[in-house]
Amino acid sequence: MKITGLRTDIVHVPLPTPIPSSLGVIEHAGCILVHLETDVGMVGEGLAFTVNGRRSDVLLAAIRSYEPLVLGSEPEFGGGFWQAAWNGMGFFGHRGIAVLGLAPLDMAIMDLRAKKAGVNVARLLGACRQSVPVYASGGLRLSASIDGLQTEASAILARGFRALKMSLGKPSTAEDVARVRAVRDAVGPGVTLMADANQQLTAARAIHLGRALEAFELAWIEEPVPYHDHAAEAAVAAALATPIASGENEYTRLGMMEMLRLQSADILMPDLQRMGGPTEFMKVAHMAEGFGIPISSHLFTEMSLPLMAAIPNGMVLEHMPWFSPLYREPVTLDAKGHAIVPDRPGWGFSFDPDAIARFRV
Ligand code: SMN
Ligand code: MG
Repeated sequence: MKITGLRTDIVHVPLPTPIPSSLGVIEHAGCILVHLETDVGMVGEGLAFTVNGRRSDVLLAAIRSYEPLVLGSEPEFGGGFWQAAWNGMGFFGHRGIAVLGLAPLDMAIMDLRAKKAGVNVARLLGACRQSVPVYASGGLRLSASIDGLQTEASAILARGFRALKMSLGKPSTAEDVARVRAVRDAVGPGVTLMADANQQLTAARAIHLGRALEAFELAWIEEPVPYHDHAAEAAVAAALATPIASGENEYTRLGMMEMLRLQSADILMPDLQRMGGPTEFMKVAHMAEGFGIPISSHLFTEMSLPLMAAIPNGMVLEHMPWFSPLYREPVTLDAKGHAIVPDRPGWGFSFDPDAIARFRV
């Protein structure tokens, strides 16, 4: 099987409600869908994401820049494709747009490899399990009132989730404590609760807040300080009993290796796109395993699910529903509130042509 064509669609998927974040107000997921066509008619799918579609022209150019490497190649040699792309990236640096553009191609190649083998990506890689713990993300924002937080948390549990994440970072520690207490009271002690500070704190404030939150048994405090300050993260992680999770904004094994060396996170959160695709995601997960560090995936729920099923240190999958309207198949939960790895070949989730037509720009 040889790859014969690269087709792209640019789509804007509106979020259910605009989300104020450290990246500005997120109104829609701007996605570039990548379809790799082959000489046997099989198509591999991947996707790249930019907030609100910002600079999607630059992202598209980055994706297209790999076209000469990908056309004519065999999906079984995806490792070689990735290596050639990595080697050619040196002048731009192994981060930023060059990595973001590589990711959807590597995703589509992995999809093809599994489809050709007739198995799900999880089985192709050597599955560890058939379902993966998952947490509900994207809700419980700073804009919600205390009552609103409690109502929303109960609604999330009613949908079958047994883990959920809230935002942190109100101007006062007392407010943050009251909000975490309210959510913990609403969900009870048996539910896994995480909190994301989205880089809004200093190390000193994070340590102060983290200690004040200890009684609420958070599974983690996420991105307490600016993402690139791994020394400050390490100081916070060393000071707190509550685990620190971070890494969603770092790139490839180089960024992750730095975090592992500095012990800046107790839980590593590689983002499938910022890893440059599943090939590097798996390497990073195995590297973290060597350090005794668990993985929680970031965004890209549908594609991260089979990968998380294939790593022994896959702690919990982020369920962010932003890309779900693009897919034919929903992510489904079992009775334990775990995400079920589909038996379907490839990623097991495929783009819905009607959705593409609806969201195309
Ligand atoms: C997040 C990710 C991407 C955009 C906004 C917010 C958040 C998360 O940090 O962890 O999902
Ligand atoms: Mg986060």
